[in-house]
Amino acid sequence: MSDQFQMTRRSMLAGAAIAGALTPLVGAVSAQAEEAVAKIAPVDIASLPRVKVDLVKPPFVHAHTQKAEGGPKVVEFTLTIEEKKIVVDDQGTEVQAMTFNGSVPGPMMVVHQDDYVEVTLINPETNQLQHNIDFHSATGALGGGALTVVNPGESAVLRFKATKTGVFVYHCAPPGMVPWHVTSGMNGAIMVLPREGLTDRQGKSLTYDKVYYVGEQDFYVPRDTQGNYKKYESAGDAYADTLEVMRTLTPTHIVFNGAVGALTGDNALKAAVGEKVLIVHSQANRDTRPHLIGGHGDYVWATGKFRNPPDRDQETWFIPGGTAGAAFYTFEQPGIYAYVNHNLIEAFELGAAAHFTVTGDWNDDLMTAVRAPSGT
Ligand SMILES: [Cu+2]
Repeated sequence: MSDQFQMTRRSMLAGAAIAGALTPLVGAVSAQAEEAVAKIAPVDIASLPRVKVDLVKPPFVHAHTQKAEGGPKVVEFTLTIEEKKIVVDDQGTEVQAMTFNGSVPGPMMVVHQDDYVEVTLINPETNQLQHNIDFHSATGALGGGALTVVNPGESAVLRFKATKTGVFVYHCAPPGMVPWHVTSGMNGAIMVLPREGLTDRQGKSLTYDKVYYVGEQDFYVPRDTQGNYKKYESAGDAYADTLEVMRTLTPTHIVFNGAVGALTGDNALKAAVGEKVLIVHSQANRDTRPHLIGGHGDYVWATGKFRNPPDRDQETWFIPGGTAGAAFYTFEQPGIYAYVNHNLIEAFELGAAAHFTVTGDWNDDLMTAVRAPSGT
């Protein structure tokens, strides 16, 4: 692709952005925010310890301590935006995705309350579009969106204080194009742990052995006149047709971790009987209702905020669009569990399902086949 063509595409998309609902807001907030940045010298910040974290691809989560050690830190993360083609099902259906660090969802970050999150957002020259990042865990300037608008070839560094505990969505929110970027894969989650770690309603410590991050994603893939999914050369090429499908509010795919089957079969999540597992589940755009078939949510923060006591023994929990939730479960039986969005059409027909493969000994007391299925 020639430089000239790239510039044309960027200009076209920038032009479309001008019509966007958020454009005047972004402009105004940017000006205020720049002033605020200039006024506040980072004198206290300079004395804080710094930790640089290497992010890992979901469903895995980077190493972290559950209880904070020492005082607040500045925790450094780097997110590189990658516009890339991904395949979202076993039929070869393609999406020209937009991603943080190459995965859908983007990587999960973990910090503790009162830590400072310092994110370097890189938009490489090889991309075609403008991007930014809005953290639902951050306060001010459109969640950081107004301070991080980066064109291809640019980068920005945002720092915010993690004042509120919980699991929170982050997503791209460029002027005029927010839902397109979010439904093209540009979203992820951050977990802000209480400094003493998670606790139940009585304040008893809840320590997990494993944490998995499930990011649910709705895709809107255009079809041709024969009903076949269309393919495009770039996200920009797919824009007009994709917007039409988005406006029907009818996703063609609803998947966990970027594709149908991304967390099933060989890619199933692993656990053992007796293991305490925290499942963080985000949906940046649509409501969802996770359910573990054959298990429960022992402790559930459906809307993900740890200052609220967790609900006990949940069968299905509701996560509103634009929210991350967390469920804590100790597996009690071995086997393969399906973890689904319990709109079962979305799970079985559109893809919103994962598997847990759990090893260990069967407990006959909890369940037994008194008589196996047989003729009478
Ligand atoms: Cu973006």
